[in-house]
Amino acid sequence: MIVRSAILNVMMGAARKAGRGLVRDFGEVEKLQVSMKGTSDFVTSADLQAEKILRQELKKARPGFGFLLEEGGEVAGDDKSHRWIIDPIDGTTNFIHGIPHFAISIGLERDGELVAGVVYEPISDSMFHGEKGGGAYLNDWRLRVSARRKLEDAVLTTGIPHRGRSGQEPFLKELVAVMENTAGVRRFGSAALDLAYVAAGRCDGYWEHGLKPWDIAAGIVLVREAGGYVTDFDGKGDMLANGDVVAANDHLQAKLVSLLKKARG
Ligand code: LIP
Repeated sequence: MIVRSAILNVMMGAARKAGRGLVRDFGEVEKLQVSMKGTSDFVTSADLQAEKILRQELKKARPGFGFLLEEGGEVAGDDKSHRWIIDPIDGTTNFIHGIPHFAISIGLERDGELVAGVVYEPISDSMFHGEKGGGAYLNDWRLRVSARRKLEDAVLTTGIPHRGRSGQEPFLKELVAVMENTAGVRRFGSAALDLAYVAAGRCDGYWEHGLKPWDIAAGIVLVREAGGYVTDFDGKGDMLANGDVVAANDHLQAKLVSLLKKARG
């Protein structure tokens, strides 16, 4: 039996509670009031409601912790060491289009270091969770990144920059290089789940530019705890600051970084 820490139980409980609302709202997705927030970036009433529940639940359990919220922004807490990093729906475009691939993402930072993560897919009730030093799990299953050693055998996921995003031309160069050198590329539409899938060994690697901390904080913990590596495009650890992510197992990560760098020029 897995013994989970109190903090992970709090995170999982909050995700489950917010997830119940999302499942209900997803069932009525056509009736949701959708408003535009910037270019191609939608906020739904479900998104706001889920964030409210997450905030309430986490605050009840750890009143002093600060927050970085996709919708609510930065909320300082009395405890300056701890910060929740939250995306109430990662994969909003999927959600709005009735595609059942989206997740709640909760990361926990302690003194600037990511120490715990939960990525919860409410439709399939899949709870990806991990804590520094404690491993990563999908429900009760211990996760391990894939063991593939060659890029030519690897299946990768990515995010395609859409309308309103920069970097479309350089991305195409990267994509061509990856297409020429791997077994295939997938675009699922949720960065948090892309990272969780790398942690689960379902995909061998993942790369994307221009992400926000709430898209990736929890997933980074999962990949690391499943034995994988996550860096930015310089092979450094500044992913939360620059929004660039390359994740893979230990055989492929450096190869992928170098392939992408070369392709971009
Ligand atoms: C989305 C991601 C998606 C990525 C988009 C976007 P949102 O997050 O997870 O995979 O490609 O750029 O950031 O907006 O659904 O929380």
